[in-house]
Amino acid sequence: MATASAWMNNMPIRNHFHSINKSTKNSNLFSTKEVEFAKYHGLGNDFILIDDRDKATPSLTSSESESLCNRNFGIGGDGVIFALKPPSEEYDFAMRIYNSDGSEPEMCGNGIRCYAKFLEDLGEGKEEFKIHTLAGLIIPVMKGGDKGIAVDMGEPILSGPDVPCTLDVNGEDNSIVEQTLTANGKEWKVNAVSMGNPHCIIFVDDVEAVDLSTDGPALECHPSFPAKTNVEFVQVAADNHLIMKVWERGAGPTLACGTGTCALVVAAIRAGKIPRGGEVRVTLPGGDLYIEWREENNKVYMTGPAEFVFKGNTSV
Ligand code: ZDR
Repeated sequence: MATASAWMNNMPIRNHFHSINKSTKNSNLFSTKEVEFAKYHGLGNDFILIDDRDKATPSLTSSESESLCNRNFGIGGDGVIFALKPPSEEYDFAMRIYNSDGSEPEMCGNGIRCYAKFLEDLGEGKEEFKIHTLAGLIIPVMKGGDKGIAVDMGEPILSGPDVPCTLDVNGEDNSIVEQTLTANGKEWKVNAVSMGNPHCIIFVDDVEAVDLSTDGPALECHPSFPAKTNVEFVQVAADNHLIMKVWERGAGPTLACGTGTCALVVAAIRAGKIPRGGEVRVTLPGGDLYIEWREENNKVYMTGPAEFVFKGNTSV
């Protein structure tokens, strides 16, 4: 049975509502740590959201979060996201996230849209939220109705060493553009961009031909990316339309990746694959995101959906 509470009562209830009350594989029989959660997804990139607005740090450890993300023994998710107290008055809230393997990324683009929807469903009635993340200030704006959530994702980090990537820099601003790297016995042309978290972007003729399950992990863990990396394979369909497949650091193949989508649009412009100006549609396995790298302030804007799936309680 779901535990009643103020925030849960405020949650939208849909046909696919489920109530979950179970122990996950790694919990011991005497564990009493109750966890109240809500599940959301952004284009199939799915997250377990925890209301820790009265806390400065997450109420779950990374290994507890990993257990909850297990798709067979837990709730299932690509990550666990915590809504926390802001560190100072400049912010409305803070966000922390654990990947499904328990590692902690700096930022999550689809996750922050889910986070904003979660805040709205908790009754935090604001049009925009100033969120503190480990990648700095991120501002999701609720567009209303079917228009989704637009997120000011800040400026991309182009300097290779700052991504971090140790390949020789070969582009403007110390960037790494179409640089050669060998992984999984193949030679690749890689582009390194950070949106607070690292991304390795590779342009291919046909995303369907990519062997994601072996090329993905070989690139994720390549020593040229000392903090590991998210990996995006990208096909150029038109000047304003890209198609991508992603292998996420710490999560494997996912249906969508917000920060990755921002990073690959920046990389496509920098590598001369598409012109700069206006919104670019990016088709991911889970649907479309719209990205603009605005010239006037160098910031990247991402627009896309976030959906409530179900809520419940469990124990770890
Ligand atoms: C890619 C991601 N899901 C998003 O939408 O931006 C972020 C998750 C974090 C990612 N796996 C990382 O940087 O470790």
